[in-house]
Amino acid sequence: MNIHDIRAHFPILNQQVNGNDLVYLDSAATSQKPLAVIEALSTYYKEYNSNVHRGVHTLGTKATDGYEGAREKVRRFINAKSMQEIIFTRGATTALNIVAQSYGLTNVKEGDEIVITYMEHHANVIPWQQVAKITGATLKYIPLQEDGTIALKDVEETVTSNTKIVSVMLVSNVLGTINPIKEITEIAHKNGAVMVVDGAQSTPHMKIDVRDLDCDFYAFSGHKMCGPTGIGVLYGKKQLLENMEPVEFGGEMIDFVGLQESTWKELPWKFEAGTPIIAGAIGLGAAIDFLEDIGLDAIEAHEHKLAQYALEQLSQIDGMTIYGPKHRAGLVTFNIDDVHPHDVATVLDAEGIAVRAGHHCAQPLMKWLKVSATARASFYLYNTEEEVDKLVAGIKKTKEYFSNV
Ligand code: 7TS
Repeated sequence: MNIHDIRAHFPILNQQVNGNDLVYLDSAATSQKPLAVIEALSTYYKEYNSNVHRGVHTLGTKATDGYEGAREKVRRFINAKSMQEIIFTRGATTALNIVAQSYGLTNVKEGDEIVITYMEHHANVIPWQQVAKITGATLKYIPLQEDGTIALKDVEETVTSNTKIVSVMLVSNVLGTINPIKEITEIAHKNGAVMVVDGAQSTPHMKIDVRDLDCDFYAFSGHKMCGPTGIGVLYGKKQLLENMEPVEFGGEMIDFVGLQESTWKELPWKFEAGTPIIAGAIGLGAAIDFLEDIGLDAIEAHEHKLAQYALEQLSQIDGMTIYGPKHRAGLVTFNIDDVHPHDVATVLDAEGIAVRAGHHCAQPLMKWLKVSATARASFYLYNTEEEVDKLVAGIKKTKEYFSNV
């Protein structure tokens, strides 16, 4: 599919913002949705909306097939061994919190260590801070190299035999760094720790194989990969999930309920209390079909090209600071002169260009970068080189504007 055909799947892109064609460069925050996903949601609500796993009526069976069918699509998409290892959650944040509260609180004790990195999103920082606070464990940070990458020698030095959990993002939402997760997993396992991967920024953009990574848990969100908001996934190795307690209790997750004691359903349902995110899962299934149709390798190559082009163009502008390594995923985070990134984003918005400004939910990383905020342009399968040119022109205009005030 060429880029024009791809863009035709995204009706939202075909509009003007502030009198200019919309240039959407904020897909790392949330991606736009193709018609196939919008229609899957609408068809579910129009034609077979019904609760799952309960009734024997026809609509209920169709909804259950749609919901469980989506689980199988996710399993195949990340190459998990079994559907029992795929738990639907509200997003990456919820998935990481489940691991922290269920696995973390039972398996970590005083004196143990939890290891993360300076580049983690708050969703992969705060759940571990909480576990450390409650258990008396220590939260340790793997330092970063000057260019925003992780050196394996630093992982070796930080992870010890006291480490129970290592939790690292595969792709940074700020630096674009692609972390050597397979190697970090090996180091974690060598020390007897479990490996948790925050896949929020990798799953939408590259082929993921959880069995090849050999990680123990893997979390991601549907809304960053063309799916709806409110749906995400926690993958966990079956043998670990089987020994973990649910963190939410109620309907749908029980086998038998007595007056004082109850028993849980088998995996994955014991972790899915209450009416599940039926429409969200069906929408995520449609998003996976869409991404697979185009091909994850093609998507990754397209974004890589855009990021390299953007780096090349942006680095030619005087006063630009660009954060992160040269080899990176499809995003560029920057500051220009001493213009506040919110001002950069505001001027760009007047040109119809949507970028993000702020700390990107990564305050430990901002501290490491010694800035309070940055601007970020992030790319996806529907972005073009022409849009990068507009970004570059918009930034030049911002620079000019602020040099005159
Ligand atoms: N982990 C990473 C690496 C992320 O980038 C995000 C969201 C999350 C976890 C949390 O995902 P959620 O869907 O549960 O909210 N990142 C961003 C961002 O970079 N800008 O807005 C949200």
